[in-house]
Amino acid sequence: MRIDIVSVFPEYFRTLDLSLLGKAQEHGLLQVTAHDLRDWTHDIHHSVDDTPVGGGAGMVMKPEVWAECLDELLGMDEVPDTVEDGQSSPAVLILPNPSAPLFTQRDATELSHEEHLIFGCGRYEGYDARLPEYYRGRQVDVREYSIGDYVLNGGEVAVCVMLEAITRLLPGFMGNPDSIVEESYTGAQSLLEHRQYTKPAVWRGHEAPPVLLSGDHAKVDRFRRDDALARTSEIRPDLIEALDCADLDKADRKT
Ligand code: 6GU
Repeated sequence: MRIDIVSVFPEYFRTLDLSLLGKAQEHGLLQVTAHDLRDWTHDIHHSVDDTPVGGGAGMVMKPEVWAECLDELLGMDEVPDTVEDGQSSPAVLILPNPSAPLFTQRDATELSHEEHLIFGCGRYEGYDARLPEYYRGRQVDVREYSIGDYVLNGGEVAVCVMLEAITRLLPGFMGNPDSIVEESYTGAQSLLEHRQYTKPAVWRGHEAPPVLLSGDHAKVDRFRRDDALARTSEIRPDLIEALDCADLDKADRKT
């Protein structure tokens, strides 16, 4: 998988060379390049933003600079004369935006199957709204996502979050692929994961649930499933509501 990130703070992404992501790059599983948006400016001040049309606080990122950069990364020419010029790019363009739909595990799974992702990090009051509209008009698969209901200073942290969620799903990325299957939000049933315990069985007077030491795998599975259901209904009732009844087994209904 090829990943290009565009930002006015490309240094932000040095952390991607650490840990599992760094290893995956060394092993050639993915290739991450962070670009400086200012490399596509032509003025002496390397300006990337301007005041909002219609007035108001803050600055908006200029579409011209972004488009020169994205045209190049997408391998497209500037302004086609005809709509169907056959130049659509196979890359997916991802634009973090606090006013967009939430990024979910489903999106991460879907994007983990792509060959080439381009992330564009907005700063200030974000990018000019014509930018995503323009690339959609040129048949580019453009996705805008928020990572949660809170405000960040820019898209950089959001991109790190999405990248980690996507790349860990690449085949060969995780040492133990089973750890992906059992996690929260994965599979047909989006439940929070059951609680985990390690040894000792009793720690500072607090016992791990004895059933987990029973050696009875069916009982352990049942206990964990019930724990997942109970915790989800307490912490995230919205996930329980969204569950398909067909995904529940008979014993589930008793909890
Ligand atoms: Cl994608 N960007 C910014 N600036 N803030 C956010 C966000 C994104 N998602 C949640 N808050």
